Amino acid sequence: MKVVNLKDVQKSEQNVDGGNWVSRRLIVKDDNMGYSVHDTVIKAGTETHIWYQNHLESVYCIEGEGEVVTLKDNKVWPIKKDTLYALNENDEHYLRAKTDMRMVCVFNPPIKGTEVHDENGVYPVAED
Ligand code: 9YT
Repeated sequence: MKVVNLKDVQKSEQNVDGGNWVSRRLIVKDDNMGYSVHDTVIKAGTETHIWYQNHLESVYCIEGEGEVVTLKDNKVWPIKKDTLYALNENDEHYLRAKTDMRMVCVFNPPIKGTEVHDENGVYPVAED
């Protein structure tokens, strides 16, 4: 059994500032759960290019509003509190935050917990 408190994660290296977002990695690869869980705040007024080619991600918005634009079809997906989007096809997208957006993110496979996006909006696969 493991209990994780946000305040403790915020004081650790699992608190990562990506510029447009701050991500608190609550559960990471070393926890051996098969996924990682993050509490992420996307900053108001930002647009972030993201393309997780190595990961599937579900993102549940619990505060705020914004939109996702999927690049393959230019579709705009409004996202607000109580809405989940799933990048089930490794979808390349822009994430635009109208207000601060607080997101609970689940990654498969899990990330190590200290990653920031590379220039293509990608995380590498965490090796053993
Ligand atoms: C929603 C999203 O993908 N934001 C970028 C940061 C990422 N979720 C993370 O590392 O927690």
